[in-house]
Amino acid sequence: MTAPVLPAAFGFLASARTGGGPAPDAAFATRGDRTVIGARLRRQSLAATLVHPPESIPETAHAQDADTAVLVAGELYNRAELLSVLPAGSAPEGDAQLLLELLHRYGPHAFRLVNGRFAALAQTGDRVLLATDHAGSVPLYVRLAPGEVNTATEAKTLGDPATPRGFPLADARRVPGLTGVYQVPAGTVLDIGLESGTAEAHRTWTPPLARRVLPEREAVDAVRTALERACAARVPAGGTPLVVLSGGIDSSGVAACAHRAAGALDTVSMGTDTADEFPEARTVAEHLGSRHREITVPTEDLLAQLPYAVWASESVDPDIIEYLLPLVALYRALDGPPRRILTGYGADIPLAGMHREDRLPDLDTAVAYDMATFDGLNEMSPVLSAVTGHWTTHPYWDRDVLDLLVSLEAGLKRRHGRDKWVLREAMAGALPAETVLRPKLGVHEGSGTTSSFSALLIAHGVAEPSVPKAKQQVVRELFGRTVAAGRHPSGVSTAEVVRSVADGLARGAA
Ligand code: IOT
Ligand code: MG
Ligand code: MG
Repeated sequence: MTAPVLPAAFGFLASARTGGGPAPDAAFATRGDRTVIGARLRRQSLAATLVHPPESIPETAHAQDADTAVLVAGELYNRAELLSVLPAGSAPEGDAQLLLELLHRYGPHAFRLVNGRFAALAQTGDRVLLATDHAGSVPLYVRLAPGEVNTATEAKTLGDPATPRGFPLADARRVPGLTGVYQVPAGTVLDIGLESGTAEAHRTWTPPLARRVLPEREAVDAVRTALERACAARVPAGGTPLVVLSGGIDSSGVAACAHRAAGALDTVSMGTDTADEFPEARTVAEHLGSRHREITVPTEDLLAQLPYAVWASESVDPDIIEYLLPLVALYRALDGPPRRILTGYGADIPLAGMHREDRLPDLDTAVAYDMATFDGLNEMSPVLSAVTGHWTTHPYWDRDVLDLLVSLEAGLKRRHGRDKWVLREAMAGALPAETVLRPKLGVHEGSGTTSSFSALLIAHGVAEPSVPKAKQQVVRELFGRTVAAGRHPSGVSTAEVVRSVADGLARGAA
């Protein structure tokens, strides 16, 4: 199964109300055309702004009948499976219609069936359902008011100070600086009574806690099969996929599978004037025969784009921002028409790739910890690339791939002295030996992002031991300006924020 070149909609800002009223106006970071949608159901109405690929009509992102309406940003990957549980002869046109029919059959439990990268709003009777995919990979936010549920794929669009303060919401995370705005947890359907304003959270997915013991061959074959299926579901129908390639095992594995599924491949690597992984990526590009491009971003430009990384991800975690900044800079440098991009992002979480030591107890502790703490970091957010109109998708966080990788016993992840052993072995036949054996290098290291951000702070007088704290403060301040205050990142200066954080720390130390 392949995917359309782009999903029908990238994001939305929607208001479900007992009364009527115009669609709320939105300042998305996501680039695209906007379409306003309205619907009148028996007991409530919908007014929404969809942001979607240019020159398309986001018809299939919205579906309704007399008493139910569905809005979807993103896409589903197990469509054939989902279709098979609907009555014979049903032929839903697009993902929203498919979800609508599943809702009629299963109620809110419909979302437990879905493997996808999406955020959805469903209105039925006097209830409003807000649903995230298993990984919460398309962030979804909500603000409740009497008789009104406001929801959006970007928190900044809900920050209008003129509208009433929201009700508190016990089961969701607050967004710093945006009073009354909450993030819907990953793998959750938030079931809200529009009149009562009460909300109940139902989990639709949770990271596996058990570990499976498998013979080497079986584990390796299962990983290869799952990754190949996930990539095949993500390559564009009749088009060429683009893979963001570092030349590490994770993105090279995706590149090999995407190439196999699509029969053609484009690849792109980013580097800076201080560091790159160009030779390693080129080895893979040559092996697969991809049309390959290298993009060099000067370090000064890279750091100047910090406000864009925070604005797009809406993340306040400084480590995550260091992983995302080089990728945002890469996406922003990708000119030309909107592309469907596959990444190797996220493989290191279930496989403990960031964890550089040999002991298995610690490895599984790292997996359990990372799987329990990813929610809300927004590292998979489509907005990172949608700021220039591109759509990303992450095969390692496909629900089936992730379930499998998390659940493999630690000895299959670290084996024969190698990290991510099971993945390396799964890809051994499809990639050059030097790629399969290449040690892990994080994107924040390979691009020099971590070290140049540190150097910038030190140059402004921050003492070495205070660097982590300063990074945290810089990211918080950038979040305050670009998300909470809703300023466009072009008007926010990294240098100015770094200076003010450095001055503050110096005053505190004096
Ligand atoms: P890393 O695994 O190095 O990179 C993530 C993906 O970004 C790669 O698979 C590749 O698709 C893309 N990429 C990386 N470098 C380049 C480059 N130079 N040019 C083009 N594309 C590139 C951090 C990390 O090590 O990135 N991310 C981890 C885990 C994050 C931790 N999160 C958490 N604990 N919640 C990851 O698993 O991706
Ligand atoms: Mg990786
Ligand atoms: Mg890497």
